[in-house]
Amino acid sequence: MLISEDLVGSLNEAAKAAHEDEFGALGRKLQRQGVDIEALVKRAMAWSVAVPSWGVGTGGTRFARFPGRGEPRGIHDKLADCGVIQQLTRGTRTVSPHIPWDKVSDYNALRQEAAQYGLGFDAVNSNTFQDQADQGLSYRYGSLANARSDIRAQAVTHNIECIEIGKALGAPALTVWIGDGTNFAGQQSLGRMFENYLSAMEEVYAALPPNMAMFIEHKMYEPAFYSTVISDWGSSLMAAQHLGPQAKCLVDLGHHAPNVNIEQIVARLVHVGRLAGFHFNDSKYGDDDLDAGSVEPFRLFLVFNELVEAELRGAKGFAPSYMIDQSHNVTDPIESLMGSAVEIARAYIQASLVDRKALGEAQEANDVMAAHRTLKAGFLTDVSPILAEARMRQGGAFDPIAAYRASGYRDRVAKERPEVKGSSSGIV
Ligand code: RM4
Ligand code: MN
Ligand code: MN
Repeated sequence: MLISEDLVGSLNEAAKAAHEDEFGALGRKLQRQGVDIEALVKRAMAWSVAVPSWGVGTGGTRFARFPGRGEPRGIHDKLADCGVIQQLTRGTRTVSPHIPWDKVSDYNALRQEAAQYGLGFDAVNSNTFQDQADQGLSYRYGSLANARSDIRAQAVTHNIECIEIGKALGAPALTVWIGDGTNFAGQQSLGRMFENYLSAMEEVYAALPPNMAMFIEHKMYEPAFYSTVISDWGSSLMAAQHLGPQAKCLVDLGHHAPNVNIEQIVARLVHVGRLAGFHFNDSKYGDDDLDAGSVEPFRLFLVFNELVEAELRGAKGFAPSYMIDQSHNVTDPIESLMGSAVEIARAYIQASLVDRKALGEAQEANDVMAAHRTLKAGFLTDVSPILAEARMRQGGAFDPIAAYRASGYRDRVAKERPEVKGSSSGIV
């Protein structure tokens, strides 16, 4: 264990009396509404969201990156940091790796290393939005959608390598996000770029084993600022339907225009059986990559309202993957990721306690206010005691961030991991 179990135990013990009081009060409140708190604790215990390997390093903007203390030196340190997050929250059982950032020579050994921390692997992310030192051709003008067939072929090869890595790690999916697009009107044919992308993706798709999915991630803009090839869920769905049933559409919450109704996009993708899953984060303007639930917790709740509704009615093909995708520029990434994991679980449990029968009846009767109040009641319920109970029953911390601070983990790793000096730009 990376954090002393005695420490976690004694902190939990100190919080016990107040927690039991609050848990009991919430249980009685929910009972009056006909909701069994025990069932919600079980749901919270079964919940898990994947941590992005790149999220445990300090992020930055295109202007600057200000490294923190004890920055992970590579995938081995990143796994340890993810292990801390899982140990204290017990709701982040998988890691989503990014290739080539997390490349190693022995993936079986990496799988075992992760398992020692109680971690498995989620979707493998390919990267053709940067050039690597040892790379033959540049992605400056795009990758899978590039006008040049030799560059497209190089990007296809990289994605097929990611599939192989995914097989070795036991990952359920390959996530493909490309930065391809244009910065000038007329730079490329918008139609031809999409066609190039589709034919390159056909080759990647053909390399998928039957038990591996392909997640297509759309993003409105950045790094291309005039047009982006897979800019929205429409392009993503067209691509998925073109490729075949293993291709699905991944929704990164920050990849839409401000004020877009993301929960409705979720409902549409559920309807068509193509919802791959999520990259959770929060935003005010664009791909801000702020911590989930830190700016618009109600929007997060509304997304989960769609998910829980789909789950409970047994929507066909509904099995989304849940991942975090954030950039922690001014906080300790471990604290941010633990906080986000808790906020995401909170939205899930709040959505789970909505009285679906009453909501359906109000909707049937066109009773607008009753429907809204029924939905909002879920959001207005403080489910913190349920989340804390679920964590503690599994050996996690009553307050993960407080336990992490008390453990001195960051000081400890800062002694082993060399200081990163100066500030450079870039996303990670
Ligand atoms: C992108 C996108 C991808 C992530 C990269 C690092 O904006 O969200 O999911 O792989 O950032
Ligand atoms: Mn993303
Ligand atoms: Mn993003």
